[in-house]
Amino acid sequence: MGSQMAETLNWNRNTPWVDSPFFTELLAAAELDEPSRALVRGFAENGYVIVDTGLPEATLDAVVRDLEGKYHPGTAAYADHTRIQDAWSLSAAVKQVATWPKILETLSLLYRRRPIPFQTLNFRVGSQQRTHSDTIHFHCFPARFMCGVWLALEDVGADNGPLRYYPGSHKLPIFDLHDLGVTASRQKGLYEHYVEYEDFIEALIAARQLKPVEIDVRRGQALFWAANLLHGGSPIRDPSRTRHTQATHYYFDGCSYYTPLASDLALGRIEPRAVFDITDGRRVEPVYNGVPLSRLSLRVRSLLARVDKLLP
Ligand SMILES: O=C(O)CCC(=O)C(=O)O
Ligand SMILES: [Fe+2]
Repeated sequence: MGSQMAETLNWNRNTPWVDSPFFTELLAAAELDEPSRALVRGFAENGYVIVDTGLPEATLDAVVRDLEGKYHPGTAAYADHTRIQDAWSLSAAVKQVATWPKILETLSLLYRRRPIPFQTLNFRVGSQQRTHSDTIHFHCFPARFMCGVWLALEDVGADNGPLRYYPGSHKLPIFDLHDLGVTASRQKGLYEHYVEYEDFIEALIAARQLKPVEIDVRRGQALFWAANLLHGGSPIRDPSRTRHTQATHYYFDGCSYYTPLASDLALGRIEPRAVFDITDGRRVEPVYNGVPLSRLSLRVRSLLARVDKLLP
């Protein structure tokens, strides 16, 4: 590799390579077999890929069985009659899906950093959730190092409320509440202005004439979607159908993590997110440009103490 190319690889280290303006050069320089190259290129262009996970039938069945009768408030961090958040703490099978090697390897290929599964959402039926980008819910510095993986535990198609997504929409700017003139950190609760965000996204889709795709996936397949890809849950056409699926969200190593619905970046009001790695249950140390934030803040504190001593 020429030194020019080596520099190019270095310049943009704080953008996932799939989102980098140097992506063409980076891909040309990468040593990958043809299927991996095609996968990465597809993800960069469309913001999603569908992958056969090879998860055993027994695991897929165990997820559904373990969570039977648990779709009601009180069973986990959050649960209602359609979804359970963080069921990985209740079910070894849910955790096995979140930490499945084929999924982790694919994420490492797409992001070139170690993936950290940090949240699971299990669905019994279609969510019918309005369209959004997950960057409004959880994001990080550097930006875009987050990825959703949506696994079909049964076949999902037009009838049972499939996931709907907008190919290429990950290339749009990342929008947060400040873009709508809302001061996030002054909200009464995270969701006070959320409907305005949803209306905004709907208007954006109409104005840009973005065309949705409804996911049609077989049991055992997973959709990987980029942090900023617009997506939501389609209407359930056949109310008698279940839609057993698991969405796992991943952060990556070497980042710091925050909650955009509670943050105003320009005011320095950043609501940090405590991230726990589902793999080992350990708290992930936030990092800024390679330096653990705990050490950085210590250094800043000692610097301020020195400055203080100089003041009259
Ligand atoms: O499964 C769905 O219908 C929506 C899931 C979703 O938006 C998410 O997991 O981020
Ligand atoms: Fe989402």
